[in-house]
Amino acid sequence: MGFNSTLGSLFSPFSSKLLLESPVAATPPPPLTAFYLEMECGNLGSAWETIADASASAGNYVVISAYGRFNTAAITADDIITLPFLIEEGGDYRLWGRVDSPTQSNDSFWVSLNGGAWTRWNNPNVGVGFTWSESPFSTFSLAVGSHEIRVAVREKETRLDKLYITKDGDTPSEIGGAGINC
Ligand SMILES: [Ca+2]
Ligand SMILES: [Ca+2]
Repeated sequence: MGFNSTLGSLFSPFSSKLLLESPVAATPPPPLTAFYLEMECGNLGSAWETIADASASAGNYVVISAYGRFNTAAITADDIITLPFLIEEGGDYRLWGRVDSPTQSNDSFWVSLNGGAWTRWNNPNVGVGFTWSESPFSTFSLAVGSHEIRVAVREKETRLDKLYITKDGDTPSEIGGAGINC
């Protein structure tokens, strides 16, 4: 093996390919710190209906069409939507919901974080279609790993489209991005 064969291997197509691709593969994606969850892609209790609607994110919202859950003692497994999610970067998060409340008699639901107490969530925007409303939890701490939000209806015909979980301090608007749970 002499000078010519060594030169040949340095400039072969195989060597050039390795040199170009190696640095690119070394950069990991940044951790996800803000994301959407579609309500209709959660684990729906049997009382919930999924309704197709062009004004809803991913084309669907969920709703319960009967009263009966005004207090937390009345909530059954059939009334609960479970939404599991992963946190990649720990810190202080906020939770928003995209909700359509036709009247003040159809503007509330229950929410629970990681098995905590059921907390009433009133949507302040009534009769205007789907709008964003912040959860009653305000800011809360989440560690890296698995978490779970549960939602239950309180007043019938309160239409739930999606959730937004963020540590970026931003306020969601319009229809928002696609849910990562579908
Ligand atoms: Ca109400
Ligand atoms: Ca939706």
